[in-house]
Amino acid sequence: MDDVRRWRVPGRVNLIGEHLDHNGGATLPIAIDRSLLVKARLRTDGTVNVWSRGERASFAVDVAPGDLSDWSAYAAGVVWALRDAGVAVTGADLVLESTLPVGAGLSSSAALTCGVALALDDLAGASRSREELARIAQRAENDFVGAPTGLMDQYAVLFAEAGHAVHLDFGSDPPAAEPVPADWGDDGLVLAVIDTGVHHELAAGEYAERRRECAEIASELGLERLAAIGLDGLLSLTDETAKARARHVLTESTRVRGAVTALRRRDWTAFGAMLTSSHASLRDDFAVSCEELDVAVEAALASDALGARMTGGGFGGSAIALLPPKRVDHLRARVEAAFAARSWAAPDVFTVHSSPAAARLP
Ligand code: GAF
Repeated sequence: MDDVRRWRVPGRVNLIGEHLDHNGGATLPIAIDRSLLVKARLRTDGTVNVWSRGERASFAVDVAPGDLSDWSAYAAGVVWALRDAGVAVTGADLVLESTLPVGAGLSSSAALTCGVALALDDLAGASRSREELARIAQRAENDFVGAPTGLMDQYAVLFAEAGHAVHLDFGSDPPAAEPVPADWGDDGLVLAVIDTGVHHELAAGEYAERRRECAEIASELGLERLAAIGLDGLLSLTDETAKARARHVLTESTRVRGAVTALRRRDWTAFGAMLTSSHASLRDDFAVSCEELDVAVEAALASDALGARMTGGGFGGSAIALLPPKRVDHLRARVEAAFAARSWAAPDVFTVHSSPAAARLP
């Protein structure tokens, strides 16, 4: 392609702080070295063509919510949200090449929406801020695709730094983003991802249902955001399910603070313990894990992981584990055997490294 601009857009692993973005709490993701490459060329005929994974989609720039429901809705949603925000999108050819598994809880959709937003903003010469582009990418998912996600993934993709996690505090608007060193590699540890192969669909009901439950509990307690809950509020809840959901939000917020301290002190034992108790909370109180994720976490802990947990929205996707590199093969063998014993397809196990935010390539 002539006059082609290229963007590298990472996926993300959330280290801890799950389901807190939509509750106005803090999260701690890293961008990872599995990424999406977006190649973009300007068109002026009002057509957008997108090539991805051997398929091609085409739509007009005046596409509207409801027009598309396949994978191309993510790109079309960005076109719609950008134009709605006043960016003059006149058309484009977009080629997407990815090393990020789709639906694995590693933010392949935020990589796509943020990458397309960066590319189209650049082609239009609009120079919108990353904060604005994060919200445009979120709008594409929320209002065009119909997946009611929070803002963590877009912020991770657009604001992360190599060698760091980004502490995102959604208690303020705009969210506060602060880098926190994440250098377990210097102490002989790696972060492994176990993609269970159970591919979730955020547009499906469970994620929305958790959001709704949390919003209802917050309103019952007279709170603007559930992450502001204290012990008194928790104890005042009488419904056991509501109490469990709120307990996750309260204890996970405490764990995020603990994890930040542990990262700064390079206290991997404490950090690992917080990962594992986060998983227990997501499994038992927030009820967003699944058998495959639980088995993956057990296999990791039995492979000398200092900690392990599901990452992302849940109901499938990936687990993460912090462990010595020489134990990764053991983990792979153990989790493959555990999956095979249950007649589940083999999971994919690989290591990831914290990486820079999305950037235009020279
Ligand atoms: C998904 C959502 F997209 C995020 O906004 C966040 O809520 C996450 O699930 C759970 O922490 O990735």
